[in-house]
Amino acid sequence: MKKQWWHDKVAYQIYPKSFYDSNGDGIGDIPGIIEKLDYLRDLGVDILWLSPIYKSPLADQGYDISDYYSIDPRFGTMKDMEHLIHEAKKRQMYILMDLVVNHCSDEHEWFQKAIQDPDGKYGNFFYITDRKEGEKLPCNWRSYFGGPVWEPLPGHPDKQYLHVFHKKQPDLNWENPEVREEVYKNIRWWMEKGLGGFRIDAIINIKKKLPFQDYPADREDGLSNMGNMLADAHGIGEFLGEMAKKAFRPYNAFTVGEVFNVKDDELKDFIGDEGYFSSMFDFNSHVFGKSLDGWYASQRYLTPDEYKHCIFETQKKIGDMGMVSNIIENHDEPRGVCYYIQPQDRCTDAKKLLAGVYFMLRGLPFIYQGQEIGMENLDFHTIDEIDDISTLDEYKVAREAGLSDEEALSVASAFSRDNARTPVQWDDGANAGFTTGKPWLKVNPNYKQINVQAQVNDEDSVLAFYKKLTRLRKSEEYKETIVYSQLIPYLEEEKNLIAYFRKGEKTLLVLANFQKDPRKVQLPAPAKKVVLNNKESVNWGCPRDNGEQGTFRKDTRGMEIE
Ligand code: TEU
Ligand code: CA
Repeated sequence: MKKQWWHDKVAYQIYPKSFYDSNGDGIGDIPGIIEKLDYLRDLGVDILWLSPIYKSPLADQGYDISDYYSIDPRFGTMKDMEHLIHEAKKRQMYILMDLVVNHCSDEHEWFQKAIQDPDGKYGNFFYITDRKEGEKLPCNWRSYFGGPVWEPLPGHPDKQYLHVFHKKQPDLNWENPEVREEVYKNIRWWMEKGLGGFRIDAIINIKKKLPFQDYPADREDGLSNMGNMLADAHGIGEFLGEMAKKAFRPYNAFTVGEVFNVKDDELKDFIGDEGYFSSMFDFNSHVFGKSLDGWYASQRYLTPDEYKHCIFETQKKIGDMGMVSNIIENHDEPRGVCYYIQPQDRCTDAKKLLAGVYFMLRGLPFIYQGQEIGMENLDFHTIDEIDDISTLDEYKVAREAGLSDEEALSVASAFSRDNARTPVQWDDGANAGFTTGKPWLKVNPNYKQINVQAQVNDEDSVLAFYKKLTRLRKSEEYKETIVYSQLIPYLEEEKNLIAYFRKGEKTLLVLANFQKDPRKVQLPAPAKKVVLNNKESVNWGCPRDNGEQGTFRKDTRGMEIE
């Protein structure tokens, strides 16, 4: 594997709408991010990925872009953006924008022109087909947000367009070279502004199996999960290779793909030395346990052994062929501490344990905003507290399937994307210090206990532990080992234990005990030094923050082995 400038970095995802509001309108903004740069630098973060801030109707919170060349006024101005890039550079930090090019907004000029003249140039920017009332749809794919992927074209009852996400997100026709050139032009334009690169949204969807065809239905609605079509669609590499060559490589951009459903034999094409992207997220443990038969059929907590299985599987697959990007949560997933740790165990030490396990994996660690202080899911009391377009769809589906209001709210909210989108908890003042106005989404009432201010001077806090992890990753002593060395599982069959070696210039052993009782673990050689410990000043058998006894000991140690 060739060495790259970003390999030893730490990355952080900002969801701007919920990060920090500088002007009291209840919406986080770019000046708010600039104000917090020193905080992020101190945390040890080098790369900042910003979820979309382009001009957008915000139907899907900016993942529906109406102008790729401007900033939405709710987030700030182009000057603010340039200022942010400049201020980040001063601190040796890099900014990544979100590249959302599987689709644009239905309010984008291209789509508006397509509506005016479906047979003209812009009609061919989208997938538009003829439609007859009562006639079968061109294919039975189910949109990610529910319902068929086809929608009548506004003003043209005899035409319909394809959207694999919401109907306000028409899919761009990547088969059209003019579309691709527009995308590359936009990437280069942003790179010229001094970006570090891009996170690439939903990219696996750009290649459709054509001509349109049905796949076996997997639910009573007669529709077929998008995964079935994607498994059958070949040739995405032509688009991605072209994009890398024409837009990313000339700038040595760092790119991280949101890549689901990649075929094993194509991994190398994606993130090998000459790959389409620099890196891609490891979603193995997020996909695990989610049923294709219905989003609410099987979502649940992951046990430590299932989590171990997922991370080790990815590590084995990748080896030293490339670098994955490791996460425990993002803006589409529940909070990691609520997905991997059962409620009765969710204390500060458990949060640190999880942090240690994922941060020491081989790959680039991404921290999602608020994760560094152990932010948790929100208890939603009514459906009105939810804003997310996809949760609202899921709620509707659950109601239609006969669930009561209460049941539907409970299933839809448990894994709602809004869990991770509540405002960042900066202090214990009004609105958790996020805004002086009315926050656009409810603040988690636990902000009195969980907030940055309470942790920033506390050596035992989750925040302090994340700082230790970033410092360790950058330390002269262990850097090479943590960044580049292979991961070798240890005592893989032992229940409720996640243990692995990193063997490079040094040999590190990570031991995480997820069981209630203390356990003895055979060391392969005497430990030279404990370099990391999540329980520095806490006694063994940590109780939950509310005093109840948990079901595991939450003990992680990282040590150097002779
Ligand atoms: O998500 C892509 C994606 O595949 C989602 O359907 C994901 O599986 C789901 O949200 C998990 O709950 C990206 C963005 O991250 C997401 O926020 C956008 O809504 C989506 O693309 C459309 O742009
Ligand atoms: Ca604002």
